[in-house]
Amino acid sequence: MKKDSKIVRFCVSLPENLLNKLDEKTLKRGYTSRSEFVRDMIRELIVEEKWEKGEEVIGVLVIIYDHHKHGLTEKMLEVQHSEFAHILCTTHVHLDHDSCLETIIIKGKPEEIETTAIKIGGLSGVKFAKLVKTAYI
Ligand code: NI
Repeated sequence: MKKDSKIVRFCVSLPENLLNKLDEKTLKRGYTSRSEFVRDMIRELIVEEKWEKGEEVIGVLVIIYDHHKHGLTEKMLEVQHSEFAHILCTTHVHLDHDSCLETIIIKGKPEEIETTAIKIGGLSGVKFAKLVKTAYI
């Protein structure tokens, strides 16, 4: 939300059972108010729409891979250098003797980010890969 956006109140009509569901979800997800929960749901829809429309977005790829797999690190770096999506940052954690966890933050068009994620996730030795989709909102 931009700093200069003023808060506007509006009235919403809902069937009672739907309002009960809203309150349940609001509590369950740790929100202190319905308003904050509804604001976040709208932001989530905006992010989804940006991905669908092909606008510039951000993806966070989480991977876990076999540290001992020969040549895997080189292949992962090759993908990151050769794709059109822009790699903003990577974080590496040595999970245990055999496994490494990395987060790769990627900026670009949805298709470019997904291609990069698929290429990395599909490499032999990558045991887990999940792309979290987000965007500027
Ligand atoms: Ni490591």
